Amino acid sequence: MFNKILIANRGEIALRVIRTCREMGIKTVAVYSTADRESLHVRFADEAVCIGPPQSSESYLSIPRIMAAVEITNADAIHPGYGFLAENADFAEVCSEYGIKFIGPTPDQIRKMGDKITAKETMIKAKVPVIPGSDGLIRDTKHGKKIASDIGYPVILKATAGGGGKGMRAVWDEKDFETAWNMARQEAKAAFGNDGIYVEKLIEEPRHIEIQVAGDQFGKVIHLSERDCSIQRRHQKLVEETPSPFMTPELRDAMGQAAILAAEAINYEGVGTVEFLVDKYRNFYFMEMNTRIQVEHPVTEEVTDHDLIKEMVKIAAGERLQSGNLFPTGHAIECRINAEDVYNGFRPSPGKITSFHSSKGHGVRVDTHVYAGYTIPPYYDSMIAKIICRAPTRNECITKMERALDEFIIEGINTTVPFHQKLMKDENFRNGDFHTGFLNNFNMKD
Ligand code: MV4
Repeated sequence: MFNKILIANRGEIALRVIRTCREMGIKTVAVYSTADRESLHVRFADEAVCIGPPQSSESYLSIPRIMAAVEITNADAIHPGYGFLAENADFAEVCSEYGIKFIGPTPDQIRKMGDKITAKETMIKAKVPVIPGSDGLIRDTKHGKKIASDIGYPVILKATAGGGGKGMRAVWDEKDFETAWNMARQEAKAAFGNDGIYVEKLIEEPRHIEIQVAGDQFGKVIHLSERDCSIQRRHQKLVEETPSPFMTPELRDAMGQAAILAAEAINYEGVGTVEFLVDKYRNFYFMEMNTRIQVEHPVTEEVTDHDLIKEMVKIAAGERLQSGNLFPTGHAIECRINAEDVYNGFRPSPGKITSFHSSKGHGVRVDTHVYAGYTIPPYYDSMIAKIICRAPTRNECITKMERALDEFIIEGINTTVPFHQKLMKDENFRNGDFHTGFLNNFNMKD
């Protein structure tokens, strides 16, 4: 087992990793920028190394600076958290060159899943359902129209260099194809410097349902059931829950097996997430595979009673997975608390927290790095806390979340708490009747 783990991250996820390392008797090293001198992960770690100025490129994204901190402290493993270098194959490679264990998948596995086309080809070979579409880029209008009519309208044009929802354009009828394709190419050229466009069947009103997986170094892969992440604003997740209100036992088994096939296809090591689009007929299609721990991992931890950070560390240390597939007991919901002004376009609202009272009580978990007197720096993403509630049923979980949100007091900045309070009262949300477009007509003004 490792003697000392350096956490190459900040904020709540750095604290999350430090907590599990302490429980495992592993020493911890925090790295921080000058903007994070007063951040909690610095105080909770056994050692802390300042690696640079506030801008990420000179600190949390700087491989040389992070490796210098490894050398100074003699750490024998690195946990990358999420974001920053968590899915950077070059970083994983540098770690192995230094003889330091990167707590995550191999560089090759990161690369394979990082490239959309390679990932899709890998899934087709593994017989994981993928969205029907062109295998490769559209060559010209005639080629594109042929594919679109084979697939059947409506279709969606996607920029191969795009991602996170950028560079997508729906086409409802053949007469609109040529114009749409030319517009999509121009936009892709302008936005990504690459006008490669491919076409897929448009999945209407899809749900975003992802499956947590874990694979050890001996080829064993398990799934830990799903998370429904359909409540998103501009491709930013705001609420995640498990079980999905749309799930059935048959669908869970089918998606779980598909996710295991996806991980086995690349002999996956570590914890990962296979994302699917699910249509209203409960057909599911591979979207992408994330080779990192995700922000929303706590909802899975709460219903399976498994510490996913501990699993990552044990797998990296060469231990065998002990359990079979894991299924939810009860219900868990996570609300992301961001420093954003939900009455003004969710714009960032950094600044000093003048008072802070965290929700507590039975079935309430709050993962946060902030405290009264802490100043939220403007340099990093706006998430400051996650409220996770767990209860026997979804209705009880929603009621508990409403109580936890009312109890969550934070002053000096604006946050997304009012948004979540309104969402928990929304009839469609309470009925589980939502898909990824739900927030398109949900506004804070009325
Ligand atoms: C789609 C789709 C419908 N049909 N592909 C958005 C970003 C990227 N993850 C893929 N996305 C979508 N791809 C087809 N063929 C709808 C979306 C989509 C979406 C997907 C997941 C979560 C939120 C979303 C919000 C808008 C659109």
